[in-house]
Amino acid sequence: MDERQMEKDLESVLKPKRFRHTIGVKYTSVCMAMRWGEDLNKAACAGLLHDCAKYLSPEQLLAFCHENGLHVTEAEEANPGLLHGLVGACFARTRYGIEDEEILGAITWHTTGRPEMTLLEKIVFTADYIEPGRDQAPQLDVLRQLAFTDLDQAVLMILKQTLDYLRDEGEVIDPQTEVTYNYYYNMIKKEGKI
Ligand code: DGI
Ligand code: FE
Ligand code: FE
Repeated sequence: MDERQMEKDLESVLKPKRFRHTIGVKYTSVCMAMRWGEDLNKAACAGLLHDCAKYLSPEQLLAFCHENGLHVTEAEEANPGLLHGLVGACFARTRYGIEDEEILGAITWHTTGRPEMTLLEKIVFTADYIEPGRDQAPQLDVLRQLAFTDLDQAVLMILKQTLDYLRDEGEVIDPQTEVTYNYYYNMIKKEGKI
């Protein structure tokens, strides 16, 4: 499927607000790819498809994983919304014909991140949080600059804000989010930047 067809399909399955967010993540990913030297087409595609499974209910996400033999962790079982990245990567492969493992990885890991993310994974993870339509997170102006000056610091700041928010709300924290935070915290500390 070409990019235009993908956009049309996404517009038909996603709610209008989610579709606008998707377009925001696509363009933000492309801008960041220009800055950091990533392939622009891969960034556009990963940004566009990152939330392609977001229209499924928690029950549908779980059912899809069980039916297709996808491993579901305890945290995902407790909060199936976390599965929209994993299921989205499956949709990207089967429905949108994406075979590029880097793009599929960026979709898979866009919510929790993971240690040693690829450049494309860090771009989509960050673009998802800073795209122009977002307005909830604290210090978005600082974060938006950081995304173009120090990508690892931006990733760390997003993880910190996410963990603080989840703790405040009393939500289940996916150990994957904590593992990612600890990895980037230690990496940046080692570099003497904390
Ligand atoms: O899909 P989006 O809304 O665009 O963004 P996303 O894929 O980053 O999902 C955001 C939600 O995911 C947000 O409400 C925080 C939540 N989230 C991220 N890490 C964790 C988490 N939720 C839980 N319960 N546990 C986590 O570790
Ligand atoms: Fe998402
Ligand atoms: Fe998103």
